[in-house]
Amino acid sequence: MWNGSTHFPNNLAIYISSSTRSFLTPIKSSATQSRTSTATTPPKSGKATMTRPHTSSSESPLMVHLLLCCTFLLALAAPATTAASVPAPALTPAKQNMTWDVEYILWSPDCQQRVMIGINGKFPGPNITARAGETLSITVNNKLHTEGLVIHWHGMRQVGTPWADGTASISQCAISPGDSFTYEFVADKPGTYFYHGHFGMQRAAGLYGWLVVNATAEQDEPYRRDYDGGELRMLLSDWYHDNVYAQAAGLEQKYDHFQWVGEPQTILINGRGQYDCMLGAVTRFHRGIDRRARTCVRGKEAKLCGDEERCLRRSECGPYCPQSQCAPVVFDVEPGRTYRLRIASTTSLSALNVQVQGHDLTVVEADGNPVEPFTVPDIDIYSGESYSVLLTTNHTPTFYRSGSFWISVGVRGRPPKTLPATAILRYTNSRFPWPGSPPPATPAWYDLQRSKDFTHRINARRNAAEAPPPPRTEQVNRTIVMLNTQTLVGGHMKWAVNNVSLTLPATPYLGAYFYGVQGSAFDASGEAPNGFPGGYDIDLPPANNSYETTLSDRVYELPHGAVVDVVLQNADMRRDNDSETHPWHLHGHDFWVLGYGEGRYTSGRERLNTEDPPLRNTVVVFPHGWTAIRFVADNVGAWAFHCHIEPHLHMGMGAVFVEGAHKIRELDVPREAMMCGVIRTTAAALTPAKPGSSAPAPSAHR
Ligand SMILES: [Cu+2]
Repeated sequence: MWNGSTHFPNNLAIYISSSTRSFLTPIKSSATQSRTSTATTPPKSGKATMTRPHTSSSESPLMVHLLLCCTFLLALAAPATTAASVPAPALTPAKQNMTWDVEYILWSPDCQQRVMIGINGKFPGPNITARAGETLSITVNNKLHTEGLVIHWHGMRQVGTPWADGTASISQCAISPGDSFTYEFVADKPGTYFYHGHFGMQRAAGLYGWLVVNATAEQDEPYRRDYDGGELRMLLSDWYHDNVYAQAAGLEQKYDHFQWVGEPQTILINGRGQYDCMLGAVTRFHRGIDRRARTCVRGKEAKLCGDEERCLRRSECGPYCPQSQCAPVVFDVEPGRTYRLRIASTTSLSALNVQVQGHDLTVVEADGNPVEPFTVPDIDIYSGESYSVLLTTNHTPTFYRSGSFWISVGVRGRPPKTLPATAILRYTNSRFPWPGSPPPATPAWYDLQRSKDFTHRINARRNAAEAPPPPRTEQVNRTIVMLNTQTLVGGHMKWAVNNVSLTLPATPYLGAYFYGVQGSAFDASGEAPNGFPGGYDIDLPPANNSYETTLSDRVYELPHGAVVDVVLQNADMRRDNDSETHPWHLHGHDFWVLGYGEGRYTSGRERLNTEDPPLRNTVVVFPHGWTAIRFVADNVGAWAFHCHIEPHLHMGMGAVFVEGAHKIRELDVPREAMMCGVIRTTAAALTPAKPGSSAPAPSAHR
């Protein structure tokens, strides 16, 4: 096991053959942005471009030497791609129209071909870059022939458009195979966001992509003048070789046959990784060649790797061959500048740590909200979170220092069975295209205190207009305490909140309220539990607490405008003396993070930060601890609040808030979004609940 030392032990690194090293001209893949709006300015740097490598596979020392020299010269000669600069502000808010075909694709994100869910034939999905205030209109054609589909716009608050939130069974019906649906909503505030599937486990199948919202000239993010180099983007994810249907089936079996998804095979950066291979090994070119390399290499001729099991499919091109889908990500940067690095995580399971060799990171944004800047050697990021960090390119390449640096992304909080992912930060005056030393080791996975210390440092940016203080504690209308447990229900392994595991109904909650059919759509006979029994011992597994866990689709109903506190209370899992970190994400809102604590939360006794709590849309609850948040229920609709770990949500770790229930009838809910469940079966008899209207669907959604 890796002990957290500064270098990876050799047994973790898979060496790459000498012929691979002849392909070392890196792929330029910096800061990819695409813009479809005609009213906005395109970034200076376009999409990923690929440099065609040498195709020789000679392994003689002389040839290797010559090729390395060639690579070096090529790298010097090649015009390096500067990171995309921040585009000039647009004069007027615009509307972007996009049409997406969502379909199965064969893809090799980590040099191993699998079926993925792609958009317009590619993985990850298209980059969306919007201007704050701009309307996004995205027509999604479901070309998955055998399953429904929705897409959630993570971090968009969807004020007035709750049906565009993209949560199956909550905000809409899944789009049927062959059908289309148009999401139309306002990109309401600047920040770093992304989108992803929110039905079944489709996110883990690769259905995700960037959604970045730039500030208008009037808004001007408070850290805008702190960087002059432009913008870099790292969308982080984890990837499993088992498909999501196998994963879901394993989770749904009765306990005797229950199969946990396990650790991912590969961490991906911008959709690219290298299974069972750590790129850092290639940098040790003064130490000779290891011919046991197992990484797929393709040159002029198809060349099988040492392990015959691999590289049998045409598309499984290795990380260095032309057109490779698993080529390492390279960020080209100019020396002496400060860049804004946007980082977001859409992992299925993994908590991650990001560090850039030799460079500190100054955190300025979290989930689209400005935070008081602080500087750290590395950052933790949980699924559902996003950050902007500032990075200054302050090294001078020397004979010994190449001017190329590793970016390491490693797993936190779980024993590391997945190799860290690597990308390269390359200065334009770099002497070598590859870093001259191995990648930095990310912190020890079990160092929980380090993770807490990082998380506790995040506070709202002082005196920023975008960081309003929370309502006062005296204004709180309701406090909900949510006990997080893992237990068996009817022989099935489930996660539960207050001893209730969430099951989703066939009829979307939003449609049920809109058409006034709550009673037949879900269990509307009462609310989900507001807390858990006082006698529940959070230090013991559920089995040692005599409280039964049940399945339920009940919701929390919050009056419009209510100030709500939620305390997430972690506890022992099914296994005694074990508890996990869960990142909880709230739809339709940002919330203030009032504080974190150890053990059991005691109302009125805990110290909460109401001075400068950060606004976020995702927050972690640490093992055996609690996290308190506050939000104002001023967004009419039905909103999911759930653990962002995909298999945990699948096992019931979530809740639903219905806000301003009686006002839902006043919304223009598109009819086709709700034609499933009891609404479809009784559609002929249903009239829209909106007074005086018989056609609730606005023309934009037809
Ligand atoms: Cu979880």
